[in-house]
Amino acid sequence: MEQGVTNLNRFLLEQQREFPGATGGFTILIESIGFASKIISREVNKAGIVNIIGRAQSTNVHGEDQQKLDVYADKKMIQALDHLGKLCAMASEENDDLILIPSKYPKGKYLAAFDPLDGSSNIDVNISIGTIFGIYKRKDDKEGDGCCEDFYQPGRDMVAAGYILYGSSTMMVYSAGNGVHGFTLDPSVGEYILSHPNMQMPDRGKIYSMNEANYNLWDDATKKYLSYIKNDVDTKYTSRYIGSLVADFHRNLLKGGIFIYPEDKNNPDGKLRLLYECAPLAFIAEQAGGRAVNGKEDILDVVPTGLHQREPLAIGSKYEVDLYMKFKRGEL
Ligand code: AHM
Ligand code: MG
Repeated sequence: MEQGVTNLNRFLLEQQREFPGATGGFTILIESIGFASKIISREVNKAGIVNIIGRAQSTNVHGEDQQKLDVYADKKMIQALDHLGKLCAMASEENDDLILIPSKYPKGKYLAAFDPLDGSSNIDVNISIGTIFGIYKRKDDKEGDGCCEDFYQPGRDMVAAGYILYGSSTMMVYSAGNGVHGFTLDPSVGEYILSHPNMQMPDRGKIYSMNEANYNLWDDATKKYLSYIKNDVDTKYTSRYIGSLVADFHRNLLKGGIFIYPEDKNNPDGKLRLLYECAPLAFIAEQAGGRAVNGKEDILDVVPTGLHQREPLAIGSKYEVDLYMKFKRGEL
């Protein structure tokens, strides 16, 4: 290892040493997600030249066509995590039901929720996509298999959350409640290298990210908010919308701004899923000094009642999200 270069493994071990009671269980979970993501990254990079893109013959719980890479990424995440003896259950966007740990493996106290490949409609046009994950700890002292109810805890109680962005480079960004740290994959050695320690989201930004094609379906508060920021003479806002949540969020994390996927007439609960899309990114946002809301309350205070529950999401710099809440509360 070059002097001065910190890889993910070293970073996790150093963090682990700061918690004298830590058993290393959590460290191995994050490392294993990192391992799965390297394999997914390799396949994503090959997607243009290997005949892997295209639709698999299956539909997920939301009635959406699954892309082959979705299925592949889902398998890799499960295979990387199921045998560690650290988890008691998993939940994935690509699986209708709870994923139990095979009986031949020991069970642990943690739960993992993930969207193995988010923004998958972008795969066949060579646009950035991502993996999102949240790690929870079961609330009771029971041993053995976990159940759906174990996941029904507020995001604020999450142990760790993060994402991997398959972009012009592959990056892993995670937080275990001790700041947000970003690692860039060095493909020449296959290692995640600490490139963005202690990431902070600017308090205010100039970017708004919304699918404006849905404008006519939004409520008045959201329409008024958009009109307000467009007419802000002090801040010249600019619009950026990739349609890939991880990529839109990551850009706003670095540059500041807001991403909103609100509820609308066709989707009264919004589009994005609470457990493995909204909550993990909300955890990262808050850890980086930003904020995430559903228009009524902070995302991290929402207690899920279903594995695949949808939630409206406004996430980003504190100033922009606070302002959006003022419109949603009818104060502006
Ligand atoms: P997916 O999980 O099926 O990939 O959908 C989630 C994606 C997000 O990445 C993105 O923010 C959103 O859907 C875009 O939706 P829309 O195309 O309606 O703007
Ligand atoms: Mg998704």
